[in-house]
Amino acid sequence: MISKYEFGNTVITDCVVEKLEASSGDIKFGFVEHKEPFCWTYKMDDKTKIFGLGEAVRGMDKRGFVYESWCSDVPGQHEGTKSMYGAHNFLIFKEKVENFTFGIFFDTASKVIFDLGFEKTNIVNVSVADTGVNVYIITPEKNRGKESALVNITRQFRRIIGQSYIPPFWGFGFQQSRWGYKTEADVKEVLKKHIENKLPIDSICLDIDYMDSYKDFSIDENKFKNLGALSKELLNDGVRLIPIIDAGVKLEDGYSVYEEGRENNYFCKKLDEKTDYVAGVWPGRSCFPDFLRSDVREWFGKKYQKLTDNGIEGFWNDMNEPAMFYSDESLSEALEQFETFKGQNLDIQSFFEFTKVSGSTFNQMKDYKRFCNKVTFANGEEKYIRHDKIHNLFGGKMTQAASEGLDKLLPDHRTLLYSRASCIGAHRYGGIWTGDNNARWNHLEQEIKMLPGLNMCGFLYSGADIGGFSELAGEDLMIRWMGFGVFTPLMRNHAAWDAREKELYKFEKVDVFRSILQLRYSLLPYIYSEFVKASVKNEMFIRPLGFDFEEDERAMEIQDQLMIGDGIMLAPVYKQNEYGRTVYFPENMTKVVWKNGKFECSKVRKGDLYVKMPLDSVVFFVRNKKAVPLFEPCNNSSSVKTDSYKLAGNGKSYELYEDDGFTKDIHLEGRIRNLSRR
Ligand code: MIG
Repeated sequence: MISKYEFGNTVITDCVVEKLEASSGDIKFGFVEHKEPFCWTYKMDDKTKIFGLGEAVRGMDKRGFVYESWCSDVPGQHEGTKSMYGAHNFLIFKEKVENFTFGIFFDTASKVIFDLGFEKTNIVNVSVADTGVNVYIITPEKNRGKESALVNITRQFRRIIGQSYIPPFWGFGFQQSRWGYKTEADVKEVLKKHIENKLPIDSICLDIDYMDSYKDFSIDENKFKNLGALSKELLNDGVRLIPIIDAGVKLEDGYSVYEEGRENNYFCKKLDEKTDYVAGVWPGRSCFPDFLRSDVREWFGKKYQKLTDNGIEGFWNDMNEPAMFYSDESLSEALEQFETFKGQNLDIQSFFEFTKVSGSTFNQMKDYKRFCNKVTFANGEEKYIRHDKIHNLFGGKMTQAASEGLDKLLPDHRTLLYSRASCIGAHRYGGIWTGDNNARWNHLEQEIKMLPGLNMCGFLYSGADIGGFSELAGEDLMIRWMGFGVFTPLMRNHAAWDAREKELYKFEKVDVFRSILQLRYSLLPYIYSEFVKASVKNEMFIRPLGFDFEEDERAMEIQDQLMIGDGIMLAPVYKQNEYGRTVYFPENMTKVVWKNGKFECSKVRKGDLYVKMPLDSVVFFVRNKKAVPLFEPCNNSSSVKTDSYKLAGNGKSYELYEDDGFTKDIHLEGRIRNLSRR
């Protein structure tokens, strides 16, 4: 059951697609301390668990920390990071008594602060900074059969926010990326090495270096002489390019995208509502399309044609929090402040003040308060509003612009699209990657714990930069992370320009990486099938154990094992120099050990067991009475052959969803093939 409560005059967020009547009574759980600004409190039990919140650090159980929903550019995020790139305001409070378990969604465009039992162990406090909020309370349905309350609440939530984005089949293949492929030759080299080393691959990402002076929708023809020819050539080997597009448009006379934006008033304005707001990003001084407006989205979306005309069907959207290195204003303020230190004898205090100044222009709240966006309010009014009040919608609206544009440009094809910033609602238009992480073991752990929350919030197509974006990835970390990446819908090896070169063929144990990629391709039809089913049925592709084994208190507490699709349980190794780990089995299962491109199965019993997981193997488990099909490994998604398969697990059969990998007409009926044991 879903109840909706309205507080204040909200900006239309488009997060929820289902029309629901607002209730007039008091909110069902907790109580509203203030209406404007909105503040809700709830008293938890000692045992209450909290799931959700999408892209956020720490555990699958979010209890015990303060999170802030505020799309942020947070390279090297860690346990103390309050805000990530996305703002996803959905939570489930799991109570001992099922009747008290409920989901809650705060539908608002502005910042939200979630104190989830931090100040006081048992008290939850949620406050919304501005613009009003619609609150949805979701309780489990009575007639849901065997479905757990957690799955059921999530399903209802996902129904009202609309179906999750489904990429084309090739988007599930392996992606190789690096901020540092500067020329056509660099890209060809990656492909050549993959072929030479028999390392399967589906796509290569282009980072900002392919552009002319970091200008969106431009191509540096000195470095990429003929992008169309290149993409054609790669496609002969079944490989596709995925270029990046940034949110900021370079301010430069004569650059058509900038000039069109300026002439038509498409850019975000200063508070005078007239002058274009200018801030520094990659290309230097830039303007920002006001993605909250549908006419601007339509204009920007059409621009992708520059790249689709070159045979490109996949994109990543970056810097759309929006990230800003400085604004005209904050830069001149900082420079003025620097002046004041001239000739001074800097003691410790003034030296600290001095060091603060250089960072005082980067992604600053004071800058987000210096410009505005044009929005429509729930009461029909259209007007400019200060950016900080609607900040969390910006990145997601860029994804929408791209998605709607691509839809028109390529009417018969699904395209690949993922973004850095996001809000709920954007999950209908694209996926996300989780931004600039580091080559650290605890960032692998962080991803394991983050993915279930993202799935709850509809972002099924997601994944982290494998091996870490920054810093130096060791071979062992890379192997473990790739082994985990096999099970994430977005599987991409990406790195910063100054990170260790970590293309798989640059390591010593190329054979191990080959075997891991063979597993990915062997499982690709299963991953795709389970993903599409999850999207269509409003389910999660990746779940905490407690969602499947709700009665099992142990399972409910496990935060480093995952359910992947209908049949797989995973217990990844995420610590250095550990070659096995204790795994909790909520039921008897089948253990699958994948090594050298082949697998072996054995039985494991319910309970705790130490399982060996050598570096050269990927180990996963199949649930009791389930079967998971493994196909012949192949080199890319276009050469997957689904006629010969083996089933792992003791289940009798698997129902495989199949389509041509591109169709926009998604339905399960008539597309399920029964794979039985033979
Ligand atoms: O400020 O385009 O998260 O994946 O390689 C860095 C360069 C800008 C941030 C993205 C990262 C990308 C990088 N970008």
